[in-house]
Amino acid sequence: MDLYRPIYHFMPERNWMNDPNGPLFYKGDYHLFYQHNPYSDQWDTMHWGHARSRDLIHWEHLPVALAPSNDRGEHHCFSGCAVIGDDGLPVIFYTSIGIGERNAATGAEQWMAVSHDDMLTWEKPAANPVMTADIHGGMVVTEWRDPYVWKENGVWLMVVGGSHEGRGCALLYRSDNLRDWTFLHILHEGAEQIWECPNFFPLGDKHVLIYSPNGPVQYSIGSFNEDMTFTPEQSGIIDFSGWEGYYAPNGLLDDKGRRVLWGWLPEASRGEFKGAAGWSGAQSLPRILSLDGEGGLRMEPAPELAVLRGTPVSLRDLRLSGPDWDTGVRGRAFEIAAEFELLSGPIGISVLRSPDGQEETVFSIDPVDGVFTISRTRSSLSSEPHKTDVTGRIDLEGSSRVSLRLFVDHSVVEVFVNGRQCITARVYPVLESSEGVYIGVPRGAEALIHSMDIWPMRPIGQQTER
Ligand code: DQQ
Repeated sequence: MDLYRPIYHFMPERNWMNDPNGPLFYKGDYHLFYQHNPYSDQWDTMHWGHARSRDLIHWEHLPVALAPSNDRGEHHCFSGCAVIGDDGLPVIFYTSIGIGERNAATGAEQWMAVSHDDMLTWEKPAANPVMTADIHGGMVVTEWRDPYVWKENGVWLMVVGGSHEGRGCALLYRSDNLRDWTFLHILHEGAEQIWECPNFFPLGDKHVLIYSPNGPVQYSIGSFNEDMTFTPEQSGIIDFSGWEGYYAPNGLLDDKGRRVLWGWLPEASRGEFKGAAGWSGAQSLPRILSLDGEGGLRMEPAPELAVLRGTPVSLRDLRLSGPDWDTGVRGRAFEIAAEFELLSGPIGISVLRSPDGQEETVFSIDPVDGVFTISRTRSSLSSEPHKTDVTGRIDLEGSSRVSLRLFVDHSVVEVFVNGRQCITARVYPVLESSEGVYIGVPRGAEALIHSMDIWPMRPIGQQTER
């Protein structure tokens, strides 16, 4: 039994995976590509793995879509996007990293690949590279990678992540035919040294920019003006975990008009721990993005996930006034949906807990300090995995009511609070008996659980029926 391999988060059948790449809804299927080393569970030369799904939940694994073309001096196919071109053919844009001399000459290049067989195989046209860094004229851009392409008002646009004068940025380009590109300007920049994997898309009457600055993934919401500048109005954090749990998200627009986002759940937290092997990296649950009434971002787990739920344990109207209330649930793959009121002080939900409490991972919300935390101090008896707290600021907007969705999937703990704030962490408990689910408040504090449903979650396995 693999204690750590997630069963309802998307993963390749084996070996290494990192960033989600080129998510695209095409002819009735969700397509998801991903950074992949097909040969081992460690990061090495990057390929694009590929899978498709009819229902957003169950996936069919497809052949590797992109492999480095060594004969063209290519060493890695780094992250990127996929779009349907004006001729109806799917096109991938990605960052091509060269071997030795090629890399020394031009650095990272942006390449394209086209599919003539409904995305099963991909051809890299002779016209590559589509862009080299000299497209910026005299401006020096480093760490230039991860193209994201979309069409707006009849014009093809692209953002690419990079660093300019020590500041992370998203750079903007335009094209009329997807082949010839012109650099426009820096769309947005920040104090972080790099911005990776930018996404920029319309949402409601606003535009949203998402980027991964080598730490917790950020967003800005604002206006995309007629002169193609961006005026940010609000900003926030997609997920507070960064390298400990969630990085480099990428999204698509589906046939229901929904913006669906996946993020890579890295295994940096494994540290030197060798108990999990043969695979590395999972994708987050698909998150649906929308705007709330005040121009802020909502993030909710896709409703389709409900097909995975088994028979729940349901609690109603429970007044909690002490620690360690045993829900009776035991498991490593479940969802908790709860509505509660924090009458005074914090609340904690302990999962993956051994009978003697030696191992446990505790998610808590402290309304007084305005923080939520996944505490991993006792998450594993092994000294090797990371055990730092993963924590973030939480804004309950003056209300004591909380609506929580908490997903545990073996080594994944992924949490949504009030459909607005997310936090994810990886944990590696070593005891087979670490399966308990307890809730509690510190002595002297009080919380009212209006409802709490805990469903065992079924594995997503492989989609076979089409
Ligand atoms: N991972 C890719 C890069 C990207 C980084 C390489 C983010 O394209 O910038 O595997 O995790």
